[in-house]
Amino acid sequence: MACFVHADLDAFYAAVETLDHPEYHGKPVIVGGLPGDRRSVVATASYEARVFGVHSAMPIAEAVKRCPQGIFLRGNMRRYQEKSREIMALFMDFSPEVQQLSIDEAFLDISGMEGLFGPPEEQGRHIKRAVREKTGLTVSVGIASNKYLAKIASGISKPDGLCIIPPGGEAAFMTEQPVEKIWGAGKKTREIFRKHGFKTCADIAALSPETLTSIFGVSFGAFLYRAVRGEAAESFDRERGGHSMSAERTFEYDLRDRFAMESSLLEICQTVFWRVLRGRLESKTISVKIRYDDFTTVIVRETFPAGITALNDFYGKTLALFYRKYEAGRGVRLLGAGLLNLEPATARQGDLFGTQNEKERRLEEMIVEINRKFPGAALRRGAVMGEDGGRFGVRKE
Ligand code: DCP
Ligand code: MG
Repeated sequence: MACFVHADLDAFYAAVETLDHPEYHGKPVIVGGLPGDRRSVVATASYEARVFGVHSAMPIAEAVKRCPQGIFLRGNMRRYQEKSREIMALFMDFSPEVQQLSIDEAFLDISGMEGLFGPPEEQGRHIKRAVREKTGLTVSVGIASNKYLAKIASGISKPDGLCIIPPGGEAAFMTEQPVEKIWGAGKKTREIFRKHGFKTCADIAALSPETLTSIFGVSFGAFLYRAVRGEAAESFDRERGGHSMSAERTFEYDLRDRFAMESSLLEICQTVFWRVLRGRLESKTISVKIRYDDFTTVIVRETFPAGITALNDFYGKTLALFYRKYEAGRGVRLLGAGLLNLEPATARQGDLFGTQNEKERRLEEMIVEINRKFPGAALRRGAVMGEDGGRFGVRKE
């Protein structure tokens, strides 16, 4: 019988800060920036701060308004990464297969481990105790017969939660959840839920596959069909926060040079775009992330009227978004870019309507296809940085 644990640390960055500064205990701790950091956003807030309505991704200025007495911190990624490594190493004591999802969460495959560690509930308690005793932090644990449901379960009774879904109880558990619990449904999808008056997963489970497809499209409709029944649906949503693909790079030295930043963004865009092409997907929304040398992080995103169907277009828009936010002269520690709200790619139009972007997209599809068939070919599009902000040529490396 398959059995998966999803473990997610509670208010991770804030919890590490409280561990290192016991005087913060029981206080509203907000990590992401200091009051007055105009462009910073909240990375996370302690549960004490969440009571005031402070949450991740909220501008720091708004957090100051809601919780003026909060302890505001810029954060220390090195320290969080150190704790993250400790935690992941600990997880490996409980499962031969640990899949890290983000800095503070992982799936542990515990199928067939009952003989070693006892029934799932006992294993969950073991994991929670070990994390508390060895790292001083609390973790919420969800256990279910598939990863998707285990992920939902870990969020049910946060903080310090433990939620086990017995085999056979998947659909009963999931259908009583509000639609907000569907992992992989972003802002836009929630808007559609609201429009149709779908409040619980049961409301969606009542729809036929045809109705789901007509409302949400083939791919997302099929995903929802499984998700609301508590069936394995994670393959749809490999990335954090919805149906998106992104990549980021942390640099050994803080970047200050324009060219270095632009080349890095190009490389990131290529990585993301080829994954999107391979998945036959398409998006209108770009997100760009900049983390400065003091760990403050800004994220900028924009939705464009038309789908981004060419790497050149993706890169050009990413650069423009980057320069809109980048504060010249500051050292950059990390850069990231992504395409959000991915949808299945629309059918290609014929040459009659073949715009430059369409041609480029076909060329890129060809490159992806060649690379798939001949992994050694390592065909890449090279950047020719020019006055127009970077055009592309194809080069073989
Ligand atoms: N994080 C971030 N920006 C976000 C979301 C999260 O920088 N928009 C960082 C800070 C978090 C860490 O990632 O501490 C883990 O993210 P989680 O979503 O697991 O959030 P928390 O662990 O903080 O809270 P909880 O899991 O208890 O909801
Ligand atoms: Mg967490």
